[in-house]
Amino acid sequence: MADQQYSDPEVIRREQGIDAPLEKKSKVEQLKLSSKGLRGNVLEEMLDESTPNVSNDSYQLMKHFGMYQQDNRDTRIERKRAGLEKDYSFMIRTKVPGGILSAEQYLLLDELAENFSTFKSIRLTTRQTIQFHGVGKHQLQGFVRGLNTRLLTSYGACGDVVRNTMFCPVADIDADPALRGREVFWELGRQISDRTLPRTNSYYDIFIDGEKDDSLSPKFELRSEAEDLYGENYMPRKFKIGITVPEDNCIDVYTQDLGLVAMFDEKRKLQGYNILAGGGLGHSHAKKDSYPRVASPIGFVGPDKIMAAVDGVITIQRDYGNRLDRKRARLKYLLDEVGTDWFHKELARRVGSGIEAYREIDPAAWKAEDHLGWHDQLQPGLHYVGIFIENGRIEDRKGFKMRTALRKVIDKYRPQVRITGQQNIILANIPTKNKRTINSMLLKAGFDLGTEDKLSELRRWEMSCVALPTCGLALAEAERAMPVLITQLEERGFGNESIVMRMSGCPNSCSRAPVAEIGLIGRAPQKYNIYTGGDFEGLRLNELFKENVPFDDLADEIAALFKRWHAERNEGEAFGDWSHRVGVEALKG
Ligand code: SRM
Ligand code: SF4
Repeated sequence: MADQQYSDPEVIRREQGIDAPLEKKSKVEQLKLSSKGLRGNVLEEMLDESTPNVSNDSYQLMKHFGMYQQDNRDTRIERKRAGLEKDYSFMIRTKVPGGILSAEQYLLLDELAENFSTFKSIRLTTRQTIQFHGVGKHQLQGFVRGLNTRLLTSYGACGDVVRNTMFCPVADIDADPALRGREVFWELGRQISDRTLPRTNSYYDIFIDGEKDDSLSPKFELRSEAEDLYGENYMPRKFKIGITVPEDNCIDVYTQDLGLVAMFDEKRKLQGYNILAGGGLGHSHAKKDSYPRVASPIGFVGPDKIMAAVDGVITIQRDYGNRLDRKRARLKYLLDEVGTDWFHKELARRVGSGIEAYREIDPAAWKAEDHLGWHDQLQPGLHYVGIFIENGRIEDRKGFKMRTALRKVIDKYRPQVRITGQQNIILANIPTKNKRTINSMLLKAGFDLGTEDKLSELRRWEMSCVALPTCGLALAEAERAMPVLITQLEERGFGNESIVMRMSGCPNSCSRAPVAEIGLIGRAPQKYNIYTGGDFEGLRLNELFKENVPFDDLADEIAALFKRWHAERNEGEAFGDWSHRVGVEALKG
């Protein structure tokens, strides 16, 4: 936690922040500075046909273009034994603010999955974006050119910049009167996303004009190369922003580096935004000075100052965030070093005309929705439908051709497409006359809308990260293991429990497991830590209950907890609240 040596923010800036001597800064910091606007040798290495991969330096830079170099971990050992090099490929992540896509954009992504991804899958992510796995180095330009034809981009989806901005995917269309006013998220989310896109044209130079083929000119407006927001160092680390209302925290606002909670009066007129800062979930099992953290209340600003406040929080982290040690470079660590009082004052100074005190929110006001099933839209005669996609993987499987079925519906009826923060998909703007046919097409194909008895509550609220075989950091399975665990718990009779249960293949916690009622985090192949005591709405961190539990024992361990909860809970007490009240020490007994 707070390190006395660095409790003076100016000392932080000088000794571990942006003013630290270059030679002390981390390798990635030095690389960004010398990269000429993130260019480095990326183009040369990408066009080099003699290798399927790029150097580590180019890989670090390419993250800013939404690309990760990976290898198929299922074949790694076998290939090593056979004297073969790793089976390299790239993961590409698109940036989709609020997860909102047109039908045409979705159809293009489907086509790209077919033509460029060896997995032939579309992977919806926990931050409302889409990933593609198994794209060859030589295919990257073609992929980006494809994206560009429909005004889609992977630029800034990863790297030391502001990542995809999250907000409720139905904010502007949901008819619920209790949630009116959220339409403003659409505009604010887009403004933030646009403001925080890197300015260097390297992405376009490398991936669109790189081969000197001018037939496809960039559709995005080229801008000045000057990084007016980030500076030439960019951010010390990834930075995440989410916007929500207490009545529907479907984006886990407390886990964001910067969380904005829109506050309305009784007539649903926007008053302004509560500002939360310093959320972040990644940690390491071995490093005790790393930890997950929920965001702290900082202050409140009116709608006229919100962009100044967003800039303010980003630039505080830009100027003071740790540039020496990337493992300590997230805003959460800075906030614990400088304290919230200093942060509030510094933000007020940057906003110019000050900021108000944080407006308390009744804890009982918080709710979280998954938006599955059919809903009426604000716009008369239109409806949206939320479709369950287990762990976000859209692919054709034996007996369930889900990618094909979804493509057919979208191609025929051209609904808008929206991705939720729980890795599900929504089809929107469906006129009443098409509702029944689309419903039966989806059900016939095998989809769960949460409206029939097929989808269990336990499965509905689960979430898992990608993990194996593509994630280079995975310590254990997640996406491929969680469905099996859910089935085991359903077989033990617990399918009807509405419990948020999330699995991550390592403590980086990409499924936001540390704020789940039950978090399962990979320790080693087939071994998991079990965490309990988070809440359904994602406001509280869970705590370590048991370490190194073999996968085969997870269902029994969790079933035993469920049985005890049934016997001991107060009326209506949710699993997370019960396990939090009892505490992990008593649960172990
Ligand atoms: Fe994540 C790294 C997948 C959301 C914390 N994350 C990775 C990488 C890129 C692995 C790597 O660095 O080599 C994973 C790629 C796996 C693959 O094969 O596709 C990966 N993260 C994901 C996704 C796809 C999980 C999913 O199943 O949906 C999510 C993509 C989000 C997006 O569309 O932008 C994803 N990652 C998250 C979240 C949740 C969130 O942001 O809401 C977190 C926790 C919140 C946070 O940031 O603290 C998260 N990912 C991390 C971390 C730890 C960062 C840290 O500073 O603590 C890493 C490792 C790193 O950055 O060094 C990481
Ligand atoms: Fe990979 Fe770990 Fe993130 Fe899962 S939590 S996708 S294993 S980095």
